[in-house]
Amino acid sequence: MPAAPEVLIIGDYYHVPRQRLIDTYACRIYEDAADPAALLAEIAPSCRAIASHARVDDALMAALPNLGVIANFGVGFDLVDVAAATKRGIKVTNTPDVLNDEVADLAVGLMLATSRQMIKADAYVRTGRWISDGNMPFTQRVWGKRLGMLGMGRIGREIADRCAAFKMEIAYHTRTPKDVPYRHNPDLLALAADSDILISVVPGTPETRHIINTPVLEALGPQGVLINVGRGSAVDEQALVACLQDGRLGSAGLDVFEDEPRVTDALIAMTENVVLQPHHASATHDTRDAMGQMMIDNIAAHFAGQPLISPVN
Ligand code: NAP
Ligand code: 8YV
Repeated sequence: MPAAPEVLIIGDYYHVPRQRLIDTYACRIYEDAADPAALLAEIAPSCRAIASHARVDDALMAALPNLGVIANFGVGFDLVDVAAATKRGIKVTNTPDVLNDEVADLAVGLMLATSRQMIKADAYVRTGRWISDGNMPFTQRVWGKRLGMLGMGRIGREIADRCAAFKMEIAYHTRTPKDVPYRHNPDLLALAADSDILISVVPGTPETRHIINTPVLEALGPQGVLINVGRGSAVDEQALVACLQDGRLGSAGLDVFEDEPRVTDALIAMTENVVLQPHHASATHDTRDAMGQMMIDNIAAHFAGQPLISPVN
C-alpha cells in the first residue's frame, strides 16, 4: 500500500478535525519541531499539502517544492501569501459559508451587549451596585435603529437578515452593489454619517486596512456604535481609542484586533463603553468542526485529483 500523502500542519486549530487529519494522512506538525528548518528539509521531497491556521509565506512555500495545496482553516485567508502561491502553481483553499450563521449570531450578540451595556450591567448586579447605587442608568435601544454594514458578502447578508428582524433600517457599503434588499451606499463616510450602528465584516486586505478611520468614526458620532467581526486591520485602532476616549464615538464591540492576541491597554481599560471578544465569532464546537472538515475535504479532493471544494486562487 502506498504511504499516505504527507501533510504539514501549521498553527493551532480545533483538535477534533486536527486529529481526523492526523488519522488520515502522514502528518508532521510544524510547531512540534525542535528545529523547524530541519523538519522542512526532511519533508521537502514528500510534503504535498499544508493544513494551516498560521502565516504561510513565500519562504515556506520555497522550502517545500512539491507542495500542491495550502488548505487554510478559516474563510479569511489573509495569513496566506496567495499571490506567491499562485505564482508557484500552489492551490489555496478556505472555509466559506459553514461559519456564516455563527459569526452573524455573535455580531448581533455584540451589538446587543454593547448598546444595552450587558457586561456593565452584569457587573452592576454582581458588585452590589444595584443595592448601593439604585437602578443602573439607562442604555441605548437597538430595534429600529439605522444600521450601516461595511461588507455585504456571505456573512454580511446573514447579519443584515438578522438585524432586519430587529426592525432596523439597513444600508451597506461595498465596492460593488449586491443583490440584497438593502440600500447600497458607495461612500463609507456618508454611510457612517447616516448610521447609528456600523458593523464591519470585510476581509483583511491592503485596500480595507484602516478603512474605518478618524473621519468615519467621527461621522458615526458620540452616540454611535462600532461593531467589528471582520478583521482588526480594517479599523485604525489608535484612532478608535482616541475617539472613544474623548467621546467622538459612543461605544465599540470588537471580536478582532490589529495585533491579536494582544489588545491595547486603552481598550482593555474601557469597561464602560467597550465590549471585547477573543476572535471568537466562529468558535463553537459545531462550526469549528465543520470548518476543519471542509479543510480536510479540500485536501482530499486535491490528492484525488478532483475539483477543490472552495478554491481561493
Ligand atoms: P465575502 O463573502 O468575501 O464578503 C466580503 C465582503 O466585503 C463583500 O461584500 C465585499 O464586497 C466587501 N469588501 C471587500 N473589500 C472591500 C473594500 N475594499 N471596501 C468595501 N467593501 C469591501 O466574505 P465573508 O465570507 O462574508 O467573510 C468576510 C470576512 O470576515 C472574512 O474575510 C474574515 O476576515 C472575517 N471573518 C471573521 C470571523 C471571526 O471569527 N471574527 C469569522 C469569519 C470571517 P465588494 O467585493 O463588492 O467590495
Ligand atoms: C477563524 C476567522 O477560525 O474564518 C475566519 O476568517 O476569522 C475565524 O473563523 C479564525 O482564524 C480563528 O481564530
